[in-house]
Amino acid sequence: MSRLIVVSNRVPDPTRGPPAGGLAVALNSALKKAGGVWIGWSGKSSGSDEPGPLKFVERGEITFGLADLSRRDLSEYYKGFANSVLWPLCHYRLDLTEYARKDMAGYFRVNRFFAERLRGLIQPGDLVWIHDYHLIPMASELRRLGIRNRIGFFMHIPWPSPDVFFTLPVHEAIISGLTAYDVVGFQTAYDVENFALALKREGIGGDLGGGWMAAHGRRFRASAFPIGIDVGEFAVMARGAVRNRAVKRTAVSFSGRDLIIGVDRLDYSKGLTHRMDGFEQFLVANPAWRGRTTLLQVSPKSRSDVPGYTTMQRQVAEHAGRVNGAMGTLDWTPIRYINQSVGRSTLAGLYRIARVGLVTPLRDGMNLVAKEFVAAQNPADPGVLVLSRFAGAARELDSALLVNPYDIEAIGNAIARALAMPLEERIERFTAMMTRLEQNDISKWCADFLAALEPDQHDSPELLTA
Ligand code: ADQ
Repeated sequence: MSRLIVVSNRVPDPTRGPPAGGLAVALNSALKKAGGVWIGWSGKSSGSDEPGPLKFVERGEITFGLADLSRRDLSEYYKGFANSVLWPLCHYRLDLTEYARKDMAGYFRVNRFFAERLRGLIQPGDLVWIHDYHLIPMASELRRLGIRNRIGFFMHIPWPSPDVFFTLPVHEAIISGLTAYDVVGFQTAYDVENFALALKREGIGGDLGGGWMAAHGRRFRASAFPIGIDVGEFAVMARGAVRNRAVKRTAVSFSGRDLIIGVDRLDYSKGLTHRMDGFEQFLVANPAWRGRTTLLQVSPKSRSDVPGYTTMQRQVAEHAGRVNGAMGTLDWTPIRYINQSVGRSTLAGLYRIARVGLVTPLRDGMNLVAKEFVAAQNPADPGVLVLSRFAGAARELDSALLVNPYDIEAIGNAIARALAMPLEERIERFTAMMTRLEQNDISKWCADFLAALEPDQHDSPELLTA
């Protein structure tokens, strides 16, 4: 088995025990099996104009290398190009992109910084796996430094349609960055199609079929690898979590009312104001449900230092306040809105006691909350998932109630249908979704990607001779 080198923007702090959360756990276990190195940003600022050195921590078979970034890096690479250009662009929010040439330069500088530090750590035969939109140019930087190893990339967020992508003034550099990999993984076939179409319209390549693409005279693999969760572990955790004190207290506090749950990082892509409007619409159209159901929206703040996020955070809070002011009574608050992160076990228990999971992002690469909600249900009496058709998860979870998240009335109608759904239909939908989740869990995702990345004498990328 080849040794594995992982590079991601954030790396779980190895001094704080084993990582929590699906992706970190999966990568950790792949690294443990193969042995290897995990490099990335520590999440801290060096406090100066220069990034800090890579600090190494050995944990069994894994060497973690974390670097503090400089204030300038954080402003240009992280807050700037990654989160004020690529994130909004890939989520179709052109109105929020703030393009500045210095941020683009900072983005390439930080990629070069990590590539230069990584070069000396890579041994012949190592597989290199780069994660997400922060690090698209890593392969071309590593190639420039003479690295010939197999390098793969996984895009966790959507790849937008070419018309949207081409609004990025430096789109050639970004797309060329991706074509330097041996394997490029996307969440869904839609993302792969959008990418292939961009290569074609740009006149630099296209889809060869069978999971192969060509660009700049070289061929590489590009396919969908839909990310999953640890289904078995989550289901067991949810079963046990109904005894969790926080979950019990929450259940008691709802005094027998049906619980509708929303769990999302506080991000504009998650469609929270539309969701709250949809819930209000449901209460207006179904007055008999007033006082009998509550929406619990759990949304920890994220990226509060990125422009655009504070305004959005205020708008979501105002929406919750407005609905509660208009519809609430002395003994009933329609929306309970909290900005806290909750532990995994509590989260699993809350999903399980909820009648409806409301997952309505305006755009999402995959959305793991949808998958966690399903995995947490009681198979004998499952809740209903209402899912945005613009989440990558909708491609697999097509037995959910799929909604257009921009259509407020559709959200309201789906809530009404979910709350009234007979047990038989709930079980049928749950069973279909659970089967899909079990077939494609997080270990399969990891194994499939690494199998594609392993060198294969028949498939090795080569210069196109024709
Ligand atoms: P995110 O945008 O962060 O991920 P998501 O896939 O939903 O979105 O993952 C969020 C994770 O955070 C879930 O595991 C969830 O349980 C957890 N979480 C959210 N709110 C929480 C809370 N209040 N308390 C505790 N935990 C909470 C990006 C892409 C997604 C893609 C993932 C993985 O934007 O589309 O699915 O990467 O590839």
